[in-house]
Amino acid sequence: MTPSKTILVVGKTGTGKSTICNIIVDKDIFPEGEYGVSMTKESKSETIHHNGVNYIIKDTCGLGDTSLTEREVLDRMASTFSSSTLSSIHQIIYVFNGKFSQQEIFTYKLLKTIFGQDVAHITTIVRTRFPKYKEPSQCEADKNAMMNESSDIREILATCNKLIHLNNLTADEQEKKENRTDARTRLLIHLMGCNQSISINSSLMNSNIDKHFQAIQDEKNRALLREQEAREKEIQLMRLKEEAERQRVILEQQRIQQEAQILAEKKKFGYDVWNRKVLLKNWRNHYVFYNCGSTPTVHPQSYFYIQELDGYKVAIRNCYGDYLCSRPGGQGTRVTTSVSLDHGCKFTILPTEYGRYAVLTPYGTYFRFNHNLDIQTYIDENERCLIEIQGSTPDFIPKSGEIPFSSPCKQQ
Ligand SMILES: Nc1nc2c(ncn2[C@@H]2O[C@H](COP(=O)(O)OP(=O)(O)O)[C@@H](O)[C@H]2O)c(=O)[nH]1
Ligand SMILES: [Mg+2]
Repeated sequence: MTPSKTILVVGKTGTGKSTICNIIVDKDIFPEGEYGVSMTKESKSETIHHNGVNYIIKDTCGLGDTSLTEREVLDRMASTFSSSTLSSIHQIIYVFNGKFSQQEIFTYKLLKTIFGQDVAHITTIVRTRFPKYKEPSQCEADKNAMMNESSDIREILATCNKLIHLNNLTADEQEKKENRTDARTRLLIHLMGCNQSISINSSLMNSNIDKHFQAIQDEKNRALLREQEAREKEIQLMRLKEEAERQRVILEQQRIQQEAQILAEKKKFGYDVWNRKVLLKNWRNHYVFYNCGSTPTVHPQSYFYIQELDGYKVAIRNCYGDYLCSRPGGQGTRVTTSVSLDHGCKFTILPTEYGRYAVLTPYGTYFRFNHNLDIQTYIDENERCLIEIQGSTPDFIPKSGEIPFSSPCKQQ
């Protein structure tokens, strides 16, 4: 029986596949198209006998054909093989011209997907439209240039069977078509030496093609899912930001309302002593002295500072910056001073109908001046509890231990 070799010619549309088939079979039976126009819609075969071998040349419709989907192209390629019996492919001629582009790399890699991992060593890459194809140095230089272009191309060229350069001019371009004759010789010599093969049938190819498209679909689905997740995250983030902003606005409004309410109440109570240096005058018209005693005349040490705390609460600081401080115990409890602001230092100043103020301690008792004119606290508000506050300037905030006035007390 005459041995046979199946040669599959693949590549993008318009690269010269049908031309190569015509050249090998030495007939004009594969329709050649104008550049870029696909003339081969169905895969077509022709067998020739050469040097004791039958060569079955299979032309295929171009990958990247504009009128067929990639799926259709691959399905048609699969349909050229029988579905049950395994056929051998001895060589795949991958045709390209011009640049080995990214799309070309993708198309070339498709062969592995369809025919299996071993396809590279039975693949011959043919570069057509290469005018200087007869000059080995030019072909070598072109190969090197391609190798340097990318690691993908380098790997493709390193693992394929061979790279052949050709320039298959038409009769219009070259009357006697010597280039084509020359190409036939080169191709047949090359094919004669190609003795390895892979086995394939259409079911196997179809299953590989299915897997390929399934993988593409899976990746698309994953990308869609990622996109959707990213979108959802973005929406969630936006909602969180909106909620945070809403909360901020609410809190800000509450703060403004609270401030307005406090201010309104302060106005209602006639408080005008906040954050001011003041003189505190007791029921005997004595000025309260820094150590909580009292003096009949104004003295630098009788100045106090009313410091606003939160809400209506104030701290009262003497000229040394120390806080007046009440201690729990109610009736008869003396007021002292404290260097730190603790609970007992937080007073509420209440205006009364006499134009004086009552100072309420955090323990619910009032400042009251006893007959020694010391400050005590007492549970009832009465005349001795009323203090006149003479406002001064809001100009200083004494720190503990600091003497804010130029006065004899500086020397103390
Ligand atoms: N100048 C030149 N023209 C070529 C070459 N190979 C093919 N052609 C022309 O390019 C056009 C497309 O070729 P064809 O074989 O139909 O491409 P296919 O779509 O890959 O089958 C035809 O007009 C061919 O004559 C080549 O190496 N050099
Ligand atoms: Mg064609």
